[in-house]
Amino acid sequence: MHQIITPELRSWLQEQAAEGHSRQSLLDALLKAGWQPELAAVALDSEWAAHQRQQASTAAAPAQGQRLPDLDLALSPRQIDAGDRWVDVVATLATPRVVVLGNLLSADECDALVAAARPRLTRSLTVQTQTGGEELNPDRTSQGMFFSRGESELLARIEARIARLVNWPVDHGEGMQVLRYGAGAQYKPHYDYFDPAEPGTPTILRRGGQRVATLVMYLSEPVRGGGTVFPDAGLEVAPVRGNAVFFSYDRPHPATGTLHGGAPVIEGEKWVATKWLRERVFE
Ligand code: PD2
Ligand code: ZN
Repeated sequence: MHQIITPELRSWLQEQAAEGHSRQSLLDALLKAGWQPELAAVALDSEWAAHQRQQASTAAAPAQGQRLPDLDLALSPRQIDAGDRWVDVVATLATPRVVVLGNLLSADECDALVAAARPRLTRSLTVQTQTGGEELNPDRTSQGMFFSRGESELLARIEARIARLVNWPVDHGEGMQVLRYGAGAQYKPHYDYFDPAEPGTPTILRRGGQRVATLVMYLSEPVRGGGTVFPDAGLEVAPVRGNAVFFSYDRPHPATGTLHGGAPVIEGEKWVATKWLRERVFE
């Protein structure tokens, strides 16, 4: 049995990874070839890390001149005109690009979104990048639903406000998602972009391209817990009703530093609305 990473095996693993085969499918191939599971995992992980570094420096590098959603913060304004409302700038972080916003939504708008979403909630699904379908994700213990873009006057009004705020067209946005977290519920740290190494990703990208930014809006305040955490930045954003956190990512790679999660709700209930922005028109 050959359990040593030969140069041939190393280049085979790197080729397979570059072609977009998943870590799991490569692991299966090694096991089928007679590798012991522990050694196969170690061999794969070292090659996988090399592949990730390679992607960060070349293939996944941002296209020159790529534009991203962003706010007009050059003159350090306290507030930004979002068309029908002045939105407060609470805090900004340059790398990763994170902006905490106050007063993006009125209390009435938060309540109206919750009321419209509540009867449509189901246990949260996430896009399954293996196949491009949707699946129940144990890392996500919230309940959720999606509105269609512009499905009501309320949605259209908020979407237009967001578009003006982050300088990104309404038609580049996905329909808004609403999540409800009860006590104990959380959303474990993840990236919002679609992993290029997953086989289902090309299918997902046909509709609008990659996600390039996220806006998480807080519709209710849990008593304790439920912050939005960015572990690599050491940042936690408190879930304050009407406030929001915006962040952008110029390539689908961990090097963006945009790992983030919803910390467990300790007491009370947390509702958020998430708006994901794509590179292109999302039909
Ligand atoms: O609810 C949150 O704080 C949260 C955290 C991480 C929401 C999302 N991600 C998301 O909707 O992608
Ligand atoms: Zn997220």
